[in-house]
Amino acid sequence: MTKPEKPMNQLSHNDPKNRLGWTDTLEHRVTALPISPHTIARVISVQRGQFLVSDGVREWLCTPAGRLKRAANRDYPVTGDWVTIEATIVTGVIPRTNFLSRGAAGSRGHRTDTALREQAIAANIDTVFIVCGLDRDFNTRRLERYLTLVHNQGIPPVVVLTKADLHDDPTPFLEEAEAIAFGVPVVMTSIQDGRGKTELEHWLEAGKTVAMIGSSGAGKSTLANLLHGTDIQATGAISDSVGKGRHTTTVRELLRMPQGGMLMDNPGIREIAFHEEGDGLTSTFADIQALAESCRFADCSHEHEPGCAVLHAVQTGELSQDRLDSYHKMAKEMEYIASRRTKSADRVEKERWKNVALHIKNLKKRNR
Ligand SMILES: Nc1nc2c(ncn2[C@@H]2O[C@H](COP(=O)(O)OP(=O)(O)O)[C@@H](O)[C@H]2O)c(=O)[nH]1
Ligand SMILES: [Mg+2]
Ligand SMILES: [Zn+2]
Repeated sequence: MTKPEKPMNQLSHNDPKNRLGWTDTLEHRVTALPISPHTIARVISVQRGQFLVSDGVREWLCTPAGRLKRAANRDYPVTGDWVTIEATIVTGVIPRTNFLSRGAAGSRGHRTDTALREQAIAANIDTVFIVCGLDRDFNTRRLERYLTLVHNQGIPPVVVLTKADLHDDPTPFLEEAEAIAFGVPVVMTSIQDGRGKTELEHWLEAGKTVAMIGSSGAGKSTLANLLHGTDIQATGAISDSVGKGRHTTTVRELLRMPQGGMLMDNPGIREIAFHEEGDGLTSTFADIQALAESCRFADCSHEHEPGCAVLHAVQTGELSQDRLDSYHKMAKEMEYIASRRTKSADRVEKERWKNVALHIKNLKKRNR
């Protein structure tokens, strides 16, 4: 008698990939594709055109197939991606649940096309820890920017305020962060007394992937060590020297945590640029959205219109001018990106010729 076959769509509970965050959703997604489950691995880190991948049992280095090298920026494998492998060649990327992205280096705020070159940096994320140190790093405007970025990609954020031990009473920082984060959990941590650890562990349960973003020195790697319970990540000056390439060891970006989930440390998010026309602004600036309901004009830009409830709130001190400026700045960036997206290729071409014609006209004028 032959053994009954395992139903196709059932997640195998002893699949080693489950340790890396493989889920039923992903399993269902690939059963529809011509993919053998034995050739799937997760990208642990990306370095100089090489990928460190794991299948839950072993880790090994791979290179991308030629087809992937020629793919658009956003289709290139990134940390957190589930990929198909043939020996040591990454042959494809399994459709992502979501991804975080950034503009090309230096493009932030610049109205250049490089700002539009979307580059994925981390994929398949359940929660993003926005890490901010309670030292010079603490900056509510930057926090708003991070929140908008994460909300835009539809990923739930958690604000983590590290180095709470630097203050006798850090609660004013907590309150300030909570005031701009609207319902987003804000957790204070410290390496000195381990506070915040238990609360954060909740997001790291089996099957979950958490990515950390924040400036260099914010305390991300220290937090990874605190949550892991051992020093698995280099911190402070040591991590800086790794960044400068003095060390040749492969840096792990995606860590398997004792809580069961995966933690992504520093997946290279230095520049933040907006790419998606998501509703990140609405979620981040819920207070401004609420005030705008009372503006006289439905399409009020809250810049100069009479009867603007938002400007009125700034006058009365209910809303800070800085926060409104921050909102306007991000709204303009997103508007610009949206307009570039919808501008059809022929319109761009037409404009180019208009400029050429203008140039010729000017030349003629000068030669007269
Ligand atoms: N006092 C204090 N210092 C911290 C804490 N967390 C991190 N640091 C320090 O902040 C510096 C940068 O930390 P690191 O984890 O390397 O930051 P990363 O660049 O975000 O990974 C290091 O010198 C850490 O020792 C904390 O909770 N309290
Ligand atoms: Mg670090
Ligand atoms: Zn208004």
